[in-house]
Amino acid sequence: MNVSSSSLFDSMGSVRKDEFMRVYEKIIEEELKEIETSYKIPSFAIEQVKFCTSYNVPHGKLQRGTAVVESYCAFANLSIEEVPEVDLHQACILGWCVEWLQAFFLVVDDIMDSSQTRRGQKCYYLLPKVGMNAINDAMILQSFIYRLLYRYFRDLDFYVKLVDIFQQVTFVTELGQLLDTGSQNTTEDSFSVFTKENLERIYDYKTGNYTFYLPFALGLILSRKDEDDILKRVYSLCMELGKYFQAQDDFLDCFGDPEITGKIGTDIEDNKCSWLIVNALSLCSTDQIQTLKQCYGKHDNSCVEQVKNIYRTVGLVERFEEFESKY
Ligand code: GPP
Ligand code: MG
Ligand code: MG
Ligand code: MG
Repeated sequence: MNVSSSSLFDSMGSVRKDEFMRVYEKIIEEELKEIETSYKIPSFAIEQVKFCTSYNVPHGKLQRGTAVVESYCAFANLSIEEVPEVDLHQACILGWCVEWLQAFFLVVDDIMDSSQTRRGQKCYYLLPKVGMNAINDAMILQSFIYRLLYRYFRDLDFYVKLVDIFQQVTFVTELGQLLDTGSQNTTEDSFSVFTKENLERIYDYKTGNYTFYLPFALGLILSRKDEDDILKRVYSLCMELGKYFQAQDDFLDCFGDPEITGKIGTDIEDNKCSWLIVNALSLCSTDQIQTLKQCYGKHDNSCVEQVKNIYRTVGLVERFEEFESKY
């Protein structure tokens, strides 16, 4: 497939979403054909794979996927016109592998967080025809990553590096998810885990690695600039970006407009170690902390409202704005 730099990038050097989508359409068409010819499965199964993919993979901001292409061009130190088409195509495919990873995580995350909506539509597991089949479908989404890497990169010298980084980043994110859900079972002293140190570790593991480090590391591998010291420097910058990004996600979970974020927040009900609860604890009076302990982690609208009221009263919105502008 031809991916020309003149059509892939806009005048600001950002990847055009519609052109990036064209690569997706091609990948999925070829992949479904391949599955159909290699495995003797009935048509409903192919339809399910197709539906699961189209429901979960392409509807996001595509920020992680397009970051692979943009970072590859930046690291290769080539002007957009100089980038060979074949490399651009490879960068787009790796970008889509990151989007597939994200789709896999989100399907599972929404089950674990008991979420209702994602990207402005019903969470996948809540569709009547899906239910808990979402678990197997999520695993199929994950398998796509390695099928695509094999199909497009197996003969290249950096193939093992690609497989390795996807596996490593997946594992770290799973550890992050484990830490994130660790506070979910409300206990007497679950507030003791709501510390800045725990929060930042969760952010590094569950967000910074796959959201920032993975796309940039892929850009480095593809441009053959992936020396250890460079990867290390990129890693620490990416953890900073991750902290900013996830703090914003936590803030929007409570104060964002679902019409814009495309999802209804669940962090208070889920007893999450979030930016808001950690910062609230340093601002609240003993009485307010007592109320938070009674209300946080409850699936009860009036409890959720009481938590939000305390957040507003102690000036958390302003504190977040200050944090955001400083960062
Ligand atoms: C986002 O946390 C974290 C992930 C999507 C990683 C999930 C990892 C797994 C191994 C399943 P979040 O729950 O705050 O995201 P959102 O607010 O989008 O639901
Ligand atoms: Mg979630
Ligand atoms: Mg979650
Ligand atoms: Mg969130």
